[in-house]
Amino acid sequence: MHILLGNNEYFPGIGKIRYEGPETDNPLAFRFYDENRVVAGKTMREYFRFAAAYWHTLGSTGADPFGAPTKALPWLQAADPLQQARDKMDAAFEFITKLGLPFFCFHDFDLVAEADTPTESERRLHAIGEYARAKMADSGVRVLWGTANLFSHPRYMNGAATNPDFAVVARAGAQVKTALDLTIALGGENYVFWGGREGYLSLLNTDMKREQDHLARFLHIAKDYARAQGFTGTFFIEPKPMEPSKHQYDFDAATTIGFLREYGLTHDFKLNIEVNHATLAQHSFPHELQVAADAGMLGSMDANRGDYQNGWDTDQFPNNALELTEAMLVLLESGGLQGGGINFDAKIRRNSTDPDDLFHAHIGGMDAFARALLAAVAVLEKSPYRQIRRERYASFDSGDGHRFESGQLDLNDLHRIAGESGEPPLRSGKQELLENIVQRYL
Ligand code: XLS
Ligand code: NI
Ligand code: NI
Repeated sequence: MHILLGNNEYFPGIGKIRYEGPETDNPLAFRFYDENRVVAGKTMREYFRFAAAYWHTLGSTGADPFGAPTKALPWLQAADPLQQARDKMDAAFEFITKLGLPFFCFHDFDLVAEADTPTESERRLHAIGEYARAKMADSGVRVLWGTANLFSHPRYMNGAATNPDFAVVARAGAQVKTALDLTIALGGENYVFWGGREGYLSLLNTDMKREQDHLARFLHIAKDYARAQGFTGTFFIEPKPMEPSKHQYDFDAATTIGFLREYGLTHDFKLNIEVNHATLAQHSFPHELQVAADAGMLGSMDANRGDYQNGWDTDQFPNNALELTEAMLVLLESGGLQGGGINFDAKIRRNSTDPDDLFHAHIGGMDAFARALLAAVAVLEKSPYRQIRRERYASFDSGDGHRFESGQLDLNDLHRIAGESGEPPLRSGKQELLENIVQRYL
């Protein structure tokens, strides 16, 4: 089929964004992100695998619970839904290629508006999928992950896979089947489940055990279907403690890992860790990464940052050099992301209304990660960081400590050893020294 690609320019006056180095005065250039620079054995492009988030980047109009949209996005003006979807995709690919992002991520109904009937929705998705394939072939841009929006439509107000009404569960399943088909058709490398409505508002009307059983059943059959279609990518669960539900079942990394283990899903599922979801769960971002990495389930990242003064998912662009450097330390020491990449699940502020604001936001985010990676590599290569941590545990490397680790001591042995050894001397944790080491290489 021959597909005519649109040729509107949505970001006139902005060309390809290039690396110009830390000293440049050009705000539309990278200072640290040099896609061809090899760090930790890979080019930065391959290391980060940055992705644009279709929903925020192409869809955020600045509307909030208190006010109307502030941005009349030029690609959302056509009345015909498919024309609007093609315009939006033209803008997406212009933006993505000017920025040099290798990937994008999408929900089904980010690509085209949902219709009144499932049949018409599927027809629209199929049509825009064909258009996407042509744009992807033309540009070399790929899909990092696809997903289904199982949270916006009123039918999901009581949950999607965990809805108490089977009719809604079936409807969610139909939607996931179509989203999986689309992701596979576009060569998507992974598929995400974020369960914004998979949780509850009040325990008084909720059978939590039954809902979690349903969620696991749903994930199993979705995975089985995708595998039968030849999908070899990874499924990611994206933990978040709350918002929009009061209690979300995938609260944080530890809870989600427990769930995946309980229901036999660890072979196919890993985690997509989002910065602002970590902080909503009262954890730090590096903590969540470490929990996932220690379970062998660190799959992907949604990059953004929260606001330190409030508790919402504000989805601001990442710019916290210290937070990201600590994150990169976890990533480097744990062997990196398994299958995923770094998706900018972030939106510009309601009052950022110029077309170039989207560029500044992403350039800043990419530079912040690049800078953090360079700092973390320097910490590992040039400082005693690793050695200090290793030495803290040296008492387990030999002797009784080693015997304890390998399961050769019982509680009576500990009682005897403690009796022979006297009061252990205090050993400093060297926290401030380690903080200074990280600061030094920022
Ligand atoms: C919302 C989530 C969402 C997922 C994809 O808080 O971050 O954007 O990443 O459904
Ligand atoms: Ni996210
Ligand atoms: Ni989020």
